Amino acid sequence: MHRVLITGAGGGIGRSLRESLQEVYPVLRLSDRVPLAAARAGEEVGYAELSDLAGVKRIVADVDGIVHLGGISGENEWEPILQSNIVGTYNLFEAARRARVKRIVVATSNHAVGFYPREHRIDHRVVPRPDSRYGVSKAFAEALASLYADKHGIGFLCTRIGNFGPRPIDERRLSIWISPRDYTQLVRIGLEHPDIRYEIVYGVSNNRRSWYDNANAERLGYRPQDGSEPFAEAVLAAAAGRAIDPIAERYQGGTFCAAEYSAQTPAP
Ligand code: 15L
Repeated sequence: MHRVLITGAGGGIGRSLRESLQEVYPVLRLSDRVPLAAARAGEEVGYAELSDLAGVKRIVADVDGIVHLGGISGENEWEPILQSNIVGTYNLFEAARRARVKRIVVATSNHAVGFYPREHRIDHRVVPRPDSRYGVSKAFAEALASLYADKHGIGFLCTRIGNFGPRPIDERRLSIWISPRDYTQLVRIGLEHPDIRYEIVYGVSNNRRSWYDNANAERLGYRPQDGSEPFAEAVLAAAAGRAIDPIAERYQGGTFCAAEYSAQTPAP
């Protein structure tokens, strides 16, 4: 990997990877639709709206690998999800095919499978159960990646990210948290592993309360360094006495499942 593009480089994960991948690859190209900090040595800074194929082709030119973080990172109205996450991801993969990009790490999400109940332990082979329009857009990204892997030979690592941050912020996140250094490790596996065609892994640290069987990530060499348990006591103490929504509590996707919920009988 000589030149690696990060889309959505202005977001929380993008800013973190900008630091942790500095000097890992000779050139980091950073792109977003919002202004980014000026380029340092070994960096190129660009601008692209993902829904604009011409702009996307410009940022993808001459890159060897891509970390695709761009798009809307939570639930929203259909139109912005459609433009940024669905059309945008299509434009990115299509521009990558035309530019002969070898590898793409995709930030998908736990919300692609958020309607699995919490007592289910799920692995990378389960069918998607999106919990939101946002989750549907992430399931779409995984399906599109599968097409571009099988038909065009681009290698994809789809990382179903739980919750990225310096520490888990509530009880649900004790099960799905990922630390910045663990996510960096996963991204590097996605870009550098010699034998990736199409893989789904969970972007989570080594959490004792995890809902995921992340054997596929381990098979690829992932050895998470962090875990949520040391934070559990403080997180649970802070949550004590808070009102609980039964639908949010029942499913892995939490409040994404409860929002706009109108089913009479909860799905199994
Ligand atoms: C996500 O996919 C979002 O991007 C992030 O903002 C959080 O909501 C996270 O999931 C989560 O489930 O905590």
